[in-house]
Amino acid sequence: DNPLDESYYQRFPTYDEHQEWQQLLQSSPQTQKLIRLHTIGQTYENRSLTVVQIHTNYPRRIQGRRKRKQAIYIDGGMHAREWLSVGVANYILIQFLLLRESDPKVHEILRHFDIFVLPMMNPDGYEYSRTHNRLWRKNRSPTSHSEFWNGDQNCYGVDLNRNFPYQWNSTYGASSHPCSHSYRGISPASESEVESVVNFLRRQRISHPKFYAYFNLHSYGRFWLLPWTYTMLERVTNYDELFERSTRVANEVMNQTYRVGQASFLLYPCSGTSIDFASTFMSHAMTFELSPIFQGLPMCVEQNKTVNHGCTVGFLIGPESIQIDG
Ligand code: ING
Ligand code: ZN
Repeated sequence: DNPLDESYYQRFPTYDEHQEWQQLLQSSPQTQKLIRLHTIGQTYENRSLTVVQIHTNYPRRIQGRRKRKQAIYIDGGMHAREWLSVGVANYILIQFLLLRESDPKVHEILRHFDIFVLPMMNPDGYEYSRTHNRLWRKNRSPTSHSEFWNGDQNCYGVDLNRNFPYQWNSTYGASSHPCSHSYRGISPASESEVESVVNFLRRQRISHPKFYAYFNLHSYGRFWLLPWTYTMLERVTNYDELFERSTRVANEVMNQTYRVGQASFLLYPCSGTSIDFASTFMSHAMTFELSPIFQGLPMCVEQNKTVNHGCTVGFLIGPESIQIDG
């Protein structure tokens, strides 16, 4: 079994199948020396959160001197129903491993960066979306601490992209109501998925003084979203550079299929997001709302309903979705 086979991203696996694939990456002769698995925490329902690190020994030398690598972090599956983002995260990981020697650009990236991928940040929600409610978004922790608790099926879970510990509950777009799809949770990083990612990034920051970039994958849209998300009144200090470089790639490589801009303007302001948190310590944190269209067709029809977040069968990963960094 080759863990780099395209069958591993051309369909949406169960959580268990996904774990088995990651174990295969770790044990198979093709890949075992190239990756490391980090279990960064457990979910409410006790599933593991697994980060795959691409670990190559290509030395980073500048003017003859060996330097420490910088870090890039990529996550998918933060929102339960956005299956496409899980497949695209795995696609990126597999392409890096396949092209590490043959493609000079990929090789160069791996010489400078350690790449960390968490393809499935919300496995409890992902499984719930597969088995109970296709359009579920949050995680699955009970919110019975709340005065609103009534045991209703919707009154479970926290929106992980409203629970990060920077500007949590500071402005708009994050609900205090536990039955809302965008419930922010009882306190910053109250959710173990968020706490695990926050602690992991903080640890990596110590070993990688330069944390270069964070790519946060969602579906669907066709937006390339820059910080800040919590406000329309402030800009990140390097906004002009981010906008200019992102626009260039969107135009030249992605055929203008993605719109680039500050998230709070292009979509809506919302507080407690992961890219706002990441932007407090790195200069290139951004969200991609991946395209629901592949070769002119919607991604998926299920029970006569279009489910553009990604569906169970077919060849869902196409150039429009995957060309996110040129
Ligand atoms: N959209 C994102 C959301 O969390 C977003 C949009 C992402 C806004 C990042 C701000 C920052 O609401 C989806 N589809 O989840
Ligand atoms: Zn999302």
